[in-house]
Amino acid sequence: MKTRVTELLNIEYPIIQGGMAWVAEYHLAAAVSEAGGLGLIGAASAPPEIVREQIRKAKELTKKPFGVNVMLLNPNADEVAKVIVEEGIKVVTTGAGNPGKYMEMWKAAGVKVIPVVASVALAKMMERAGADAVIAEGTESGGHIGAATTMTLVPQVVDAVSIPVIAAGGIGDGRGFAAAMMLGAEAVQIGTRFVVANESIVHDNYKQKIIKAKDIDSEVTGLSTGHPIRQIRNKMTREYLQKEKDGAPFEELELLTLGSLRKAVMEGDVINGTLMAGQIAGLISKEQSCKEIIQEIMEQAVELLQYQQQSNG
Ligand code: TUI
Repeated sequence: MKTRVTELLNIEYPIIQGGMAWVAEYHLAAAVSEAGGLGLIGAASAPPEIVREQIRKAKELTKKPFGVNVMLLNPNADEVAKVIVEEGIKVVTTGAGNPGKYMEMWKAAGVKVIPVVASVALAKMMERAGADAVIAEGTESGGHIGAATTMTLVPQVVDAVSIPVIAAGGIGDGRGFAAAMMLGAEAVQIGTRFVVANESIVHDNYKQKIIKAKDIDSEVTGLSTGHPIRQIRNKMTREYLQKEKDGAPFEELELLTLGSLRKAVMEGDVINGTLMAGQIAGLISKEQSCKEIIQEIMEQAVELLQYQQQSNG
């Protein structure tokens, strides 16, 4: 399937992997790229030298293109932005902020820049600043989220910009992919389904929580602090939400989540850890390789999109 995004990124299928903190390390990124999508290393809060090492390790596993996601709340973001250029990375996605100040440096180095946006206003600003595409990410997503749903955000961003739009949030199979295309997207970004991939290093306890999750098992913490995070409900979210309701100070809430994503991903602490996942977790029922995931999504999507074309005569 060819779209402006597959052309821009030189990839076989219009599927890009979410730049998930702790989860999107080099094994997963290389596996998604090898399977014909665009893999990403999530720099999250990592120090720049770790990001450099991750990039080098991914290059040993794949010759296909892969990118890096820069989380803009990272205090090391300036250094990470430079490492990307030094290591010859050709695609960057950004999250949780406005990447405007890095745009000139990246563009000069021939890096394709694809910011994640949660509003039409930021999408337009990013197009003016020289972005090559935008990812319109709905509130169904896991992790740090905006307020608009994928269903409402994607077509409004598509109408507002001329650059290609990648849909994200709530997409986990070929039906979600096809629906995103109907909204005018030219690729999708998938996170939660890749968390349970064979090649994902996420602890099995965390994977099982996603596999067992039902439709309404996610919770949004941090609405009161301005950093809303979608994650699977557990003891930690219950405590956090109670503290938020009681008006606990910011520092006390921060303390509750300090290192909690690492605890979930690396140690499998599903009681006190942060189990970031999107609302589509309820649809995800098994662990598969990245190749199987991408093949299955594409086969289902192509069939649906062909049916739609036929019935349109
Ligand atoms: O960035 C994400 N998802 C993430 S980042 C993350 S790590 C983290 N951990 C603790 C606290 C905060 C982050 C986990 N998940 N998705 C992309 C995304 N970006 N979603 C929403 C946005 C966004 C929201 C507002 C982007 C820009 C924005 O406004 C920026 C501005 O300055 O106008």
